[in-house]
Amino acid sequence: MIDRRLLIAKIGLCGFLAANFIGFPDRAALAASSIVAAVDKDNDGTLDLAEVKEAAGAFFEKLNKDPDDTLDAKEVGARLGKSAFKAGDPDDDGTLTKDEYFAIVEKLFKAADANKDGVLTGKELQSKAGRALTRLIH
Ligand SMILES: [Ca+2]
Ligand SMILES: [Ca+2]
Ligand SMILES: [Ca+2]
Repeated sequence: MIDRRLLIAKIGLCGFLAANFIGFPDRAALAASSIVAAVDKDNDGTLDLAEVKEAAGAFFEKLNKDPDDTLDAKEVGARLGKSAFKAGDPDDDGTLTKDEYFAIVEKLFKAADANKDGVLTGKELQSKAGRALTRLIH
């Protein structure tokens, strides 16, 4: 008689090994595709600016822990480097309004859109700008 649990464990292990063997997409590719899946509301496999901004807006609210409607450096944390925060804060008041946040997001979106077709693929999200963008939307 076969121990079912053992069998299931074996199948699981085989699947795991096979996945590694076939050479699954690397971590960055997996992370990028999971972000695309989460943000891609119209399910066309790419992210347009409206989708990215919607995700960024929701993420802004999530990061904003206190009752004001801005993000300070503490709330943003490591998601934005010091100089990127400063560059994104043109009125230099030390906080980011949602508009300032959106402006940073839009700039990164454009920088990540390598082929300038107005949408981001999982691959474009893996670029430097793409990775910086994902930190602000997810
Ligand atoms: Ca889409
Ligand atoms: Ca500001
Ligand atoms: Ca593109």
